[in-house]
Amino acid sequence: MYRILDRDSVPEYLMSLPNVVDVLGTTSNLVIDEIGDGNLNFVYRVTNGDEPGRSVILKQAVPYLRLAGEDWPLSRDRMTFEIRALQLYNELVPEFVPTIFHADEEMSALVMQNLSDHIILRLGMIDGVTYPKVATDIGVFMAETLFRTSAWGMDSEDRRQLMDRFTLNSELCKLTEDFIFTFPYMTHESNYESPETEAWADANLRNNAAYKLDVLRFKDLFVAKTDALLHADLHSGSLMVNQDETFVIDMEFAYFGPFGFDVGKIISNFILCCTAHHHLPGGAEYREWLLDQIVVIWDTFSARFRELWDQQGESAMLTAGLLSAEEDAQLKDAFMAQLLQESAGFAACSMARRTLGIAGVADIRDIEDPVVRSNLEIANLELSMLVMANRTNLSSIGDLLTLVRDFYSQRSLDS
Ligand code: ADP
Ligand code: SR1
Ligand code: MG
Repeated sequence: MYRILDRDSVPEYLMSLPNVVDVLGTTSNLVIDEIGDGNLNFVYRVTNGDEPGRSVILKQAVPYLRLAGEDWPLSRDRMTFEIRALQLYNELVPEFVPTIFHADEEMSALVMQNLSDHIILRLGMIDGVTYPKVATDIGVFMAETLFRTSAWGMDSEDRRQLMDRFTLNSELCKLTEDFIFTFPYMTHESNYESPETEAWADANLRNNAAYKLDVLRFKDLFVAKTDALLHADLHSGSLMVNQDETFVIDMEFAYFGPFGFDVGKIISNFILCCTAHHHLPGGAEYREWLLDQIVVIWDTFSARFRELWDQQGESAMLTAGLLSAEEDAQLKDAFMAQLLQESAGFAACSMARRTLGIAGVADIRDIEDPVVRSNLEIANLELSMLVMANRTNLSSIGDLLTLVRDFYSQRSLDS
């Protein structure tokens, strides 16, 4: 039966799970640290005090939104979808996700590998650390998971059965519909309170009909397009990294949606961090590293996606003998070009929501000086509008980077 775990009840719960005991050992000396810094759930690191090399992570969903508190109910079903997605990712890309030791839908709990040698990418990037493999790893992760759950990479019936396992992640989809595609673009009580940024947004963004209609187009894609199983919350806080490895965590938003949502979200997080490093100490050199990673992410993603496509036999979408080699190449070129533009549009939405909405990013929100912070927030809103307005002119990732670089060079942001 479900009960909310706390530091006192975690030991008994974990010691009742044979697979977890195999990892932790049998001990009455468990050290329990609540390390959750996310918006939704509780996360404990549990270590055998006698053998500190033995540890696990326990994540539990509670029936409310942690960010807002108990007054904001949210069903625990999200953990079921996180478990399902992590199980699937362990089949598709085991090198990029934590190993599962125990998955408990009734307790809405997951016990998994402790990534003790890794840190959250967002925190590393705020500190100006470079990670040589992260961009290629992200590109490969997205290509493998997106292609191999798409109609290009799966048989029709198998895919519909897989879709069925994620269709009802409706509450978290609704959170995204509200907090990424709706509330930031209007006056709403949930929005972040930053008077200067709000005033700028009211005067320039919330009365820009073309921009708001574009955002609505992307909301429509999010709601209606079912390209593949998405992670659906793929930002730099959902990646744990070190110099050699990249792990993807926190897939509770997983659902079948448009490819470009995952791609655009992660791209936007590198841009947001780049804006922040006009104030943070990384300077021009680190900003260049961040922008270069966007190119590597896209190039790796698109190359691997096409490679998987080239190697794919029959699938829901592919039938031998239907297309000539030339038609096949034309289809793939047009498809990738469209996907780039779609990713740019989703990146634009993500930049605005992280600036105006309830769930900001520490890169900017943790800047103490309100004048500096607001200046950077407004820059991110300008970038969001610029990228959105120009997305259909982008024919390469280089075009997107030129847009962003030109913006930074014309706008004096250093402080
Ligand atoms: P939420 O769903 O509430 O956003 P997350 O899954 O993002 O929670 O986890 C919150 C934090 O817990 C992460 O930012 C990270 O610091 C830590 N964490 C989560 N999973 C692991 C793991 N497998 N190994 C180590 N730390 C983890
Ligand atoms: C209330 S929305 C909370 C946000 O946190 C998660 O990380 C998702 O990005 C979600 O939109
Ligand atoms: Mg989460």
